[in-house]
Amino acid sequence: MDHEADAYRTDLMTITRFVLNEQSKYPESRGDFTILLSNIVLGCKFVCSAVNKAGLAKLIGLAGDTNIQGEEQKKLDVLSNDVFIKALVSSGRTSVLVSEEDEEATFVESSKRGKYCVVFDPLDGSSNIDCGVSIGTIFGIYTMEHSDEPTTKDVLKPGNEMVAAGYCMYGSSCMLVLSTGTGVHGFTLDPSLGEFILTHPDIKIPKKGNIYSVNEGNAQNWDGPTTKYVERCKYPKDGSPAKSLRYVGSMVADVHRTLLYGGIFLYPADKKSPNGKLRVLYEVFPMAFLMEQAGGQAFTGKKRALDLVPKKIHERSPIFLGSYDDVEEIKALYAAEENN
Ligand code: AFP
Repeated sequence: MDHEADAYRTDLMTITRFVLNEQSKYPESRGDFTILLSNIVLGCKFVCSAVNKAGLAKLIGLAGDTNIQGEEQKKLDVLSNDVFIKALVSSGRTSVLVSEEDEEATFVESSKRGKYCVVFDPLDGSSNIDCGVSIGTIFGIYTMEHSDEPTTKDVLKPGNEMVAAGYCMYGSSCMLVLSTGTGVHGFTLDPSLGEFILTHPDIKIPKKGNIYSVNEGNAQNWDGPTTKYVERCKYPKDGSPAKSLRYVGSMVADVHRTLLYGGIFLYPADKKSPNGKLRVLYEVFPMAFLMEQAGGQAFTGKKRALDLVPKKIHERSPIFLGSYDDVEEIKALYAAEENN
């Protein structure tokens, strides 16, 4: 009998146990982060279950539709947002929440406030909902360093000040990938237990990959360095094989594949969108944080992504992230253009 395999199967490292273990390294910790995270996990489980039965429950479609009982249907991303906002507020550990779904930040009422600020996209990749393709939730966490009234300044901080970031992918399995600043760890939801179990400890992105991921439909509007880079992916000059193109159009799915297999994900600026499409606080920063923690890089075309200082909560930025060597190559192309 394979005792080692058996021990693995019976000694389940749930995400809560994992975070509690991490917390025990900090004697001053009072468990606030564990409580916050368990509320995020609850939101992810709810969204996972809603996504899985979206067709059955008629959650697909536009908000404002009415179901057979004449009740108004909530679009899946509106529903997910409601669930996350309520879970985060009721945790009693948050003060400022920024969601992709809400134009304004949410300031938690004083009796329920805590020391964390959470920026999140409750359901990213919404154009993929109706056809059942992988979508996800992305989140980043900051701490408040004062006890004054919270403001948006508490989240308009560079990504390198985040204390944790992660995403949950609702795909062929439901996977939560988390970093609290000490590496990247992946947990897979065991639907029969209703628990996220550590399945991918200490994820490291390959130093170089053979996949590039970009919306090539925008190619006519790209700038010189991006055009040159993608050209090199297809027609390498050094005799190496051409890279494969993979693009889901859900950032979580595209970044997850990049993290596990290596390669590069690009959402560059273009003539139509000079700041790119993706949002700094809840798309670019969390994914850049995870990439760096896994040994990769994230670059905006001008600087390290995590060094950006956003001025608005829904600000956008171009982003190139992935394997260290692949990002190094695009950095060199932008540096060369700047020196011309
Ligand atoms: P939607 O939520 O509107 O589908 O946008 C998803 C997203 O923000 C991100 O998840 C993708 O990486 C990116 O947009 C895809 O954008 P394009 O459709 O322009 O390629």
